[in-house]
Amino acid sequence: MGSDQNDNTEKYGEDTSHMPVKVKNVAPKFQRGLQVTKSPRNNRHVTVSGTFTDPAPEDTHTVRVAWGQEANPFVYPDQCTVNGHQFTCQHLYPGSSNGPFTIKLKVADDDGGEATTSAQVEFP
Ligand SMILES: [Ca+2]
Repeated sequence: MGSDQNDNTEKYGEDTSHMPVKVKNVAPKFQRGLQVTKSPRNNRHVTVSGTFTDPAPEDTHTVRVAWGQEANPFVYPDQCTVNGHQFTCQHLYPGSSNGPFTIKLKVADDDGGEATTSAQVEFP
């Protein structure tokens, strides 16, 4: 017979305005108590460590750092080591300037949430 089986309209679900709404992501947040330490062997070798919070246990995170020497203040060139909700970043400042340098940190989760914080270091 002549019934037309090809008259399908769009598949169900392609109209995103009617899809179930994903639970809103909460951005990660730095906690107080950022630690900036200088190596006893070479005090221009700096370690920054701290923790952040994120209520979503399934989120994964990256932490990036700018050490205050960058020509472009919006670039965070280095990636920190992240272990759970803890991070550690290390840097050796060249001997040309004593600062103070503003260290800037940015944590981002895999859903696009992010937060920033900063600390200062100098070599008197
Ligand atoms: Ca999150």
